[in-house]
Amino acid sequence: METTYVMIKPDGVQRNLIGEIVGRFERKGLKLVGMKAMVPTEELARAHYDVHKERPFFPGLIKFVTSGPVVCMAWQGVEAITVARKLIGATNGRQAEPGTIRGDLGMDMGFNMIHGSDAPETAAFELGLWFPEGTMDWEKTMTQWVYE
Ligand code: IDP
Ligand code: MG
Repeated sequence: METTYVMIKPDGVQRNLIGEIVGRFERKGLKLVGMKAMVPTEELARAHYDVHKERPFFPGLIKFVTSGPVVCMAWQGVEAITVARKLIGATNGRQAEPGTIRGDLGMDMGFNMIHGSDAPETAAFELGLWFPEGTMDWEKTMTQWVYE
């Protein structure tokens, strides 16, 4: 079992896509173990995107991600990190495959609606950053019909 950090960015919230996006993770069979909304502080946004701090798009990215509410989520499942990245699709919406969130709903590189952890180490780091209070431990009864 893995837990991954997924976040609907301000463009997804502004475009009324929260329900559409959350529904895809639910229908896939992942288990929600954390969810909250907030306007991120600059400190949190900078820590989250620290790997990109030298990139030319970094200042714009921080301004964008702190511009309004984001929906922070933790989703759990077998290979949840890879599964979530596949649901999300390629970074640029114009190149992302149809069927993916970015491929179906987006047209841009920066405004791509959603973040998902890319590896176990980044998932652990990001979950600790956005959910310092921890995540929920609960039994989802439907799970018995998700995995054989
Ligand atoms: P990812 O979100 O698919 O993992 P990363 O390369 O990790 O993509 O980039 C993090 C975020 O930074 C992207 O989701 C996107 O919002 C933004 N970003 C990445 N590259 C560019 C760019 O060239 N221009 C503007 N924004 C970018
Ligand atoms: Mg990334």
